[in-house]
Order: sequence, then structure tokens, then C-alpha cells
Amino acid sequence: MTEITQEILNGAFPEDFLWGGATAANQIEGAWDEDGRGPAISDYAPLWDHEAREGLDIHSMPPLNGVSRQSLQDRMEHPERYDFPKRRGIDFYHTYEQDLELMAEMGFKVFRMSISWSRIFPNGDDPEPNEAGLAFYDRVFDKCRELGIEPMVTLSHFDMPLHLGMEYDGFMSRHTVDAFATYCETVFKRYKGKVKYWMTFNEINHVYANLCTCNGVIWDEPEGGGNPYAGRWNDKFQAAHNMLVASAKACILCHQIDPDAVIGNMLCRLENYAESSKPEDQLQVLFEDHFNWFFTDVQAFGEYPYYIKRFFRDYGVDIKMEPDDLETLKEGTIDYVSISYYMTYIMRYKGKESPEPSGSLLTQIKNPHLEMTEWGWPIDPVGLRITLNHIYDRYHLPIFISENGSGIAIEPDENGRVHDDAHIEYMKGHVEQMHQAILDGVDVFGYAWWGPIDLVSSGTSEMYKRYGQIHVDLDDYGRGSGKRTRAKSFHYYKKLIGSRGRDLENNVPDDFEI
Ligand code: BGP
Repeated sequence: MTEITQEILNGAFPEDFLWGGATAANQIEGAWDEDGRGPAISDYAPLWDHEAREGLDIHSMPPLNGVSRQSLQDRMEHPERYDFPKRRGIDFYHTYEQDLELMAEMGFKVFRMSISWSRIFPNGDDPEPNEAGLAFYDRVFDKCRELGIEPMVTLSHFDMPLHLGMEYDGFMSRHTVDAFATYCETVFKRYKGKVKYWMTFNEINHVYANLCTCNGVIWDEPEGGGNPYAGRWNDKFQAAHNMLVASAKACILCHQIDPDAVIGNMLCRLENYAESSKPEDQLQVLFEDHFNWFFTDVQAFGEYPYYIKRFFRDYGVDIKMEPDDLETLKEGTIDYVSISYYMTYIMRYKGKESPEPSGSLLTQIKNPHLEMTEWGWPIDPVGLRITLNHIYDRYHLPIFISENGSGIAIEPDENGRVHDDAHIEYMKGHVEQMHQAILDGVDVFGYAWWGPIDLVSSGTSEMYKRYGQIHVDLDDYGRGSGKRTRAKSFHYYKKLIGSRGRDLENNVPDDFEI
């Protein structure tokens, strides 16, 4: 619980506040087949570049990562037809020292990253781990510690070994739950004392959106065509249940193996507003909120919430459980809540007393009061304060903002400087509202900007959508020198962290150092 001191009343953040940035292995590491790493499903996520998107409604884009077995097989049999940028990332596997040094120069206290499961267990379920993979993360964590940066590690960030997807349908199978538990045990033991903050599954609620990199479920296309994902609520919730059990097992193992470490969840937080004052619109907000809270409710309270039972009844969901699952869920609860927060959503009544989750993480109805990014994501800093209050009110657990940021199309000017004022304005607004939430009494203990260094986009696999305070000279096709330079927001974030959040003015001189 944060003590509200005079300093905090005057605009500062707590002294031990964890400022930093967040990444994911499959979006930065590259080296997809080096040192014994096995293939992951994300290695088969093709590029959807901005030219291919031209003229298309962003909302109608197919979920690139949510592939059917048939399309995955096509990508495997005809790799020459595709470009797979996640295989090369930004080459962090080789550049991690320099990249972490730049983050330390900004004053980072925390670096959120993920471990690539198939770097440790190439097939996901091998009898022995891959020593070269384990050694790589030793080097990264040691470097973090040397620089005074706390590593915060996601166990699975849209990361499923290909073998477990193809052979076992990922988390449809209990085999994957067991394999995940073995993987967790291995990394908890190996990195005990080096990693204090863990989290289980990134944005676990992507299960609704058919993200097979998240749950590893590879769907067959129905005979005669059609949407392979539609209406398969029983399968989706079976996979979700298995992931929740896997998450609980990870919490239990973490607590047993390293009592000094803490472990949290990670929810893509969808804060919803009603489109109008019509009670039915507000009811739709309640429905969508329930679907969003569902995962964290199980992870924090250790049991299935009352409201999901009606959905299960109405949609014929009948989850198969092992005899001790409910006990595992009860025992394996999280120590803190972590969220990604990018935007808010507008809800309009869909005319159903018991609806399905929308399954979309893109907002469908435009909020006329908010500006949008080029990628159609509404910018809503006040929504962050609202959501932090809602979360704290519900769980009374410390909160870590494990992702917040804005992807923009920006390139260096003729002097090599990236004037990314849009990043600065986005950060300023959200940090201000986060401070308000702390004054409200919410226990927020850290903030990680998504993509402190430019990285491959999760949704589209492009580089063109840039988040970085550190610019990386690589384009969508991996062309470029790979050189890192300091963007304007680098200097802004550095002084913001240095002033403990007090100095929010966007007054970085135009001739900043790169
Ligand atoms: C979140 C993911 C991240 C990240 C971010 C931005 O959903 O957890 O991995 O990529 O979104 O999305 P994108 O990369 O598509 O811009």
C-alpha cells in the first residue's frame, strides 16, 4: 500500500516505483533457430505490411496469429510465399547488452521481457532442457542486475512451441499443462534469486480472439469453408480452463521454489463505456466487463465467478476438469495484478439477454470524444485512472501496468533524429492519470512502456508501427543497419524517471543527442 507523502501530494511517484519498458521474446530476439531453439507458432506469423493494409478497414483484418491448421500447413510447406519477421525480431539475442545499456541510461528500474519456451524446451516437452537457451537468459538477467534493472519475466508471451500446437492442439490438451509446469519449474529453479517478478500468460483473454500463439489451439477449417473459430465456446473455454490451471500451477511452483519471488497475471484490460444512458447499453457494459474480468477473477480469487455459469449454461459449455483442478485454482492465486492498457471501448446493446464475448480487441464503435492513433486505437488517459480504480476496488492487490504505449509511423529526419512527440504526449497523459490514481489510493507499483525499443508488431508483424524511445534502423523486411538511436522520447522518459514523474513538460530541445 503506497503511503501518500507530501512529495506524492506534490506530484512525485513513490521512490521505489518501477519505471521501465516491456517487450516479448518473439518480437525482439530473432535467432529463431540458433543454439538449439525449437520452432514456435509465432515463427509462422507472416508480415502484413502497411502497403498490404492500404485502403483496408483495420477492423476487418483477419487475426494474423489465429491460424487454421490448413493455413499453418501452407506456411510450413511454402515458406517462400511469406515473410516471417518474428524469426529475425530486432536481433536482441545478439544485441541485448547494448540495448539494456540504453535502457539503463534512461533510468529504467524494470525490464519486462519474456522467455521463449522453445529456447528452453525446443519441442515444449523434451526430457531435458536446452542448456544454451538457459545460459542466454542467465546472461540477460546478469546484465540487468549489473545495470540495476529488475527483470520482470512473462512465462508465456504469445509463445507456444510448434510441436505442442501441431501434435497436441496446445492448451486443449492436459499434456501441454504438464509440459508448461515442467518448463516453469525449470526456469524458477534456474533463475531463483535472479528474477523476483514473474507473470504467467500474456493477455490471457486473447483466447476469445482465437489467438493460437496464446493458447496454442490450431483449428481445422470446416469442410466447405467458413470461419473455423465461430461459436466454438466449449473448446475455447476448455483451453482457457487448462491455461488457468497451468497458471495456478505456475503460481504454486513459484511460491514453493522461491518464496522471495512474486508472480502475477496479465490481462488485456478492456475498460468499457456505454454508448448512451440507455440502461440496456449499460447492461452490455456489464456483460463485456464480466468476460474481461473472468480470467483475473479466477486467478485472483481462485474460483470460477458466479456470472460465467449462466454463459456456460446458455452456450452449452461443459468443461472437463481433473479431480484436483478446483483445489489447484484455489491454491495457486496471484500476488499482483498486471494489465496492458491501450484504449477504451464503447458498448451498445446487442439485443441478447445472454451474449457472447465480442472476441475483438479492437474497438468497434468510435468514441467521438477521443482522438485515435493511425492504427485506429482511441487515446484515453482518463480511462487508465478509471480502470486502475476498478481493478483495485475489485482485487485489493498491487497493480503493475505491464504495457501502455502507442504505435506510430515515424522515421528519422535528415539529421537522423526521431521527433516522436506523439509518444511523448501519449506517455504524459497516461502518467498524469496514473498519478491521480495513486492519489485516489490505488496501489500501483510500476509502469512499463510497451516497446521502449522498436520491435516487430504482434498484430501485423511490421516494424513500421514504432513504439520505441530507442529507434531501430530496420524496416518491415529486415532491411537496414539495425543501428539503435535515441529518439526524442528517450530524453523525455529519462527526465521523467529522473524527476520521479514530476517533470512532465515536453521541452526536450530539438537538437537532442542521438
Ligand atoms: C499487446 C501485446 C504486445 C504488443 C502490443 C501492441 O496486445 O501483448 O505483444 O505487441 O499489444 O500490439 P501491436 O504490436 O500489434 O501494435
